[in-house]
Amino acid sequence: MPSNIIQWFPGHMAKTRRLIGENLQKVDIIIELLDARIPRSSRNPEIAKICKDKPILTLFNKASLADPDACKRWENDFRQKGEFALFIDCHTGQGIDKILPTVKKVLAEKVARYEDKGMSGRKLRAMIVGIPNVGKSTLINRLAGAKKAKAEDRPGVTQTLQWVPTSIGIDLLDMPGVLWPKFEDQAVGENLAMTGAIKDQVLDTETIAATLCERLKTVAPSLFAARYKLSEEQIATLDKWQLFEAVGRKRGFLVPGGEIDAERTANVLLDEFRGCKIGRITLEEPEYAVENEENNEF
Ligand SMILES: Nc1nc2c(ncn2[C@@H]2O[C@H](COP(=O)(O)OP(=O)(O)OP(=O)(O)O)[C@@H](O)[C@H]2O)c(=O)[nH]1
Ligand SMILES: [Mg+2]
Repeated sequence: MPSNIIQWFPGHMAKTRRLIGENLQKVDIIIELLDARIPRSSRNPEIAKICKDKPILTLFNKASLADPDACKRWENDFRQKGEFALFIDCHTGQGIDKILPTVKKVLAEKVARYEDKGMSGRKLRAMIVGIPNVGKSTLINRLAGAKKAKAEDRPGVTQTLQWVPTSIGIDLLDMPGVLWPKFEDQAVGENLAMTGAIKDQVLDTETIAATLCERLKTVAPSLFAARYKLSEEQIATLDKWQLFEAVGRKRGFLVPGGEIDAERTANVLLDEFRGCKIGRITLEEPEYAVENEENNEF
């Protein structure tokens, strides 16, 4: 069983840099879409550098799948760093009506300049960037009020660039999702895998599902226990593979001979997590929260 999932990441960074670079001069603003369940892991560390002086608006999508308290902690973290964070959800509509006013606020100077020149009706243009499957095309469709961009629940759906006019007066450029080739932290790769940013076909789903059990044990022990009818003691004492096995047994996913059906168990765990059946869960905390927790121990 491969322990290092990072080796599967494709080297897309050169392509991203080229695509963004080629289109940068055509847009007024970059809209960076993050996954609210993994705000750190879904952020491409090079985006700010690639986008040079272009303003960036960061949106945390899929907020309805994330833990509401953790969203607040992330919002505070961004605010403390002087960055703006808007939590949205393309399915429930949360925060969507705040996007245009926020874009206008970020671009206030530019909008005023257009108005001075009698070009107040000029459309704004934004490029939407983000990791695969984060919801770029879904957001564009939501803002366009029609299904203009192809969106599906698997990474790598959008392959070509596409301009989409929207009802809110911004033209949006849909981009293919990209990952970056190097990770210093294995947890980043795991987070991307668990939330569905990497094709399941290139992953060892059983290892990812067992890793998910290990993470749920820490970030959402009660929700995990409730969903799979595990006891507090099991959650506290079992390791990741034992928890994985316990989930399979509780669900009765057995093969002849009495072993668990590992493939089925893995698929169910990942599907239920991604589908929010276990509950609203955020997999990572902002640094200051972790630091504060550490400080509290002293
Ligand atoms: N629950 C929830 N699901 C969402 C949200 N936004 C998108 N999705 C789902 O996430 C999946 C991926 O959405 P896409 O819009 O295709 O993602 P993308 O970023 O364009 O993906 P690529 O083109 O592959 O890079 C789809 O199943 C969407 O329905 C959201 O805010 N909440
Ligand atoms: Mg897409």
